[in-house]
Order: sequence, then structure tokens, then C-alpha cells
Amino acid sequence: MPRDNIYALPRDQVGSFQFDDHVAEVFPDMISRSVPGYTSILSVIEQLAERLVQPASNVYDLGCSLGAATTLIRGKAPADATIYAIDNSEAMIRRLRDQLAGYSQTDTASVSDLCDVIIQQQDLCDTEMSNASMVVLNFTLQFIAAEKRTELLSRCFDAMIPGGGLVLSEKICFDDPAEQDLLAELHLDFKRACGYSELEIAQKRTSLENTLIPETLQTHISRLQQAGFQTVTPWFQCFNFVSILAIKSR
Ligand code: GEK
Repeated sequence: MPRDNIYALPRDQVGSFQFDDHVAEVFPDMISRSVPGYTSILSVIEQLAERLVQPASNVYDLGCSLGAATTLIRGKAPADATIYAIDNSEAMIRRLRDQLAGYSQTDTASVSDLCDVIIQQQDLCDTEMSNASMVVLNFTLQFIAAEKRTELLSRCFDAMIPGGGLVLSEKICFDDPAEQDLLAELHLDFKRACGYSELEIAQKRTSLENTLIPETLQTHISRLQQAGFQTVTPWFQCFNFVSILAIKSR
């Protein structure tokens, strides 16, 4: 796994964060050293797929990056389900396509038992959804303009069949300044412990400033409830990172 050293050297100017070739190349290392609990969340997404994905239904992995969630869900989904893996980054989508093509060439027998994956490079705000039993927004909504988030989640709810579920994982912020400072500091300690220098941390923070917009846990819960989800439950929190499960009743 290539190591992320994108922000290791001082830059005259730090531009806004892009999911380009440099980031896609080191993405698995970058996200696992930046998001506490990322691997645990993925393994619960895999577990949830077994429970949620219904035969002949659709799954949407919105902001799929290199397809970490898609790959795990595919291992649990019925063979007649279809997973739509959506991302607007050309660099991510190209790598995901190559990875899936390589996989089907090397392991033909077991791949025939797996459901179809349809990979699309597009803005997830334009993704048409229907017959969905599972929707995953694993650290993606935070990159969508705040004014588009309510409509997106309402469309997820409307596209969902009864008994379906949405997993929303996000970096969050806090109304209480002391709580905000404490949890942000604990997150920085995590990044230091994972080997990031003060320079890397500072430059990455600048690059994400107007790109990753966190909201409070309560804002996310209220928005999911407003979208129509009857059960909305946070199931994971580590510092300022959460994952929420929202279920559409049968
Ligand atoms: C994982 N879910 O490994 N439309 C489509 N994709 C978008 C958009 C958009 N408008 N905005 C951002 N993205 C993944 C990790 S990463 C999280 C998700 C992170 C995509 C962007 O290109 C990137 O691949 C992904 O959302 C966010 O489980 O880097 O913190």
C-alpha cells in the first residue's frame, strides 16, 4: 500500500483538496491513517449488507472511492442484486474499474456467484436511484454542499424499499467549544500516532478547510428523520467521527 506523503514537504500555497491521481494512489493509506475507526466501520458495513440487501434489489455506494465498501457488500449480497458504485473522481473510478476487471480475470469461478457492480463516474447529486435496499454514504456527505444534503437524503429515502437501510458516516463538529476542542485534539493525536508530522497535519487541514464541511450529530439525525427514516441510530463514534444507521420501516 503506497504511503501518503502528499503534504510532507512545505508548500508556498496549499490549494483546495482534490481527489486526483496523487490522492487516489495513496488513498487506502491516507484514509486509514486519518479516519479513526475506518476499518471497523467497513467491517460493520459488510455485516449490515448481509442483513439489509434484498434479492433483486439495488445497492448504492455513493462516493465509493476505490470501492472498499462495494467490495465487502458484494461478498454478502444475493447474486441477483446490483451494486451501483458512484464517484465523480476520474482517478478513483479508473482504478476501481481496473481492480474489478483484474479480479474477474483471475477468479472467474467465484466471480460468477457475485452480483453485478455498475461503476459510474458522476456527481452523486445526479444519481438516479430506485429499488434500493442499502445506500452507503461512507464519509461522502461531508463533501456535498450543505444546501444539497437534505434533498439528497430525501431522494435516498424515496428510492428505498421497505426494510432498507442507509449508512451515513461523517466527521462531525460540536456546538460546545470545549467538546469541539477536545475531540479535535484527540483526533490530531490519532494522526500524530499514525505517523503524520505537524506540517502534514497543518497543510492537509488548510486544503480541506472549505471542502469538507462537518455538521453536528444532531443535524445529521434530524435531517435523516426529516427525510422519512423511522429508525435513526448512531452506532459508532470515535472522537469526531460517527456512523449512523437509518432504516425505512417495513
Ligand atoms: C470508502 N466511501 O472508502 N459526487 C460523487 N462523488 C463525490 C462527490 C460528488 N459530488 N464529492 C466527493 N465525492 C469511501 C470513502 S472519500 C472520504 C469516501 C474521504 C467522492 C470523492 O471523489 C471521494 O472519492 C469520496 O467522495 C470521499 O468507504 O476522503 O474522507
